[in-house]
Amino acid sequence: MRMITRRPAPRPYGAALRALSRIAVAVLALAASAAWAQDRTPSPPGAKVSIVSPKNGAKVTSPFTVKFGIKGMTLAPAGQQAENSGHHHLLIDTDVPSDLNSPLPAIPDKIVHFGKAQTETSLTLPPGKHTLQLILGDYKHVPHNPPVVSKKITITVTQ
Ligand SMILES: [Cu+2]
Repeated sequence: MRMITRRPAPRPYGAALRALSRIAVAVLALAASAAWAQDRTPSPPGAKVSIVSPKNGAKVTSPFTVKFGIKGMTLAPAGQQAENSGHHHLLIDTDVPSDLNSPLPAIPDKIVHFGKAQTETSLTLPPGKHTLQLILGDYKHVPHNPPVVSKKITITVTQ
């Protein structure tokens, strides 16, 4: 009598498991990024910040005053968590950072924090064209979700 030997069945699950684990990794990465985004402080609908002065296209001489406007939210110093609040950050000759999930960096003459809830500042810039833009950050300097960003204005410093 002959034993029928069976070849070990190929493991049909191997490939499927590998695919599943790849999917699981992708899902986990997505969940992590979603949780990260949800960590951002929400901004209420209609919240706005604006550069009240100088006006877009203005010619100014240094030093000049930049006045910040805010609507639909309130100002709070950095470190103080309060609903629908934040503090201004002035972007000088630079764009809104692409990474809005991290605290805004402090870069001298580029990204300036107003963590005492200031509503204006005095600027001295070299003669020529410059852009100014405001972005609100929460108590941890992280932009809100959705971000509260002003229009970018261009001014000319004549001297
Ligand atoms: Cu800040």
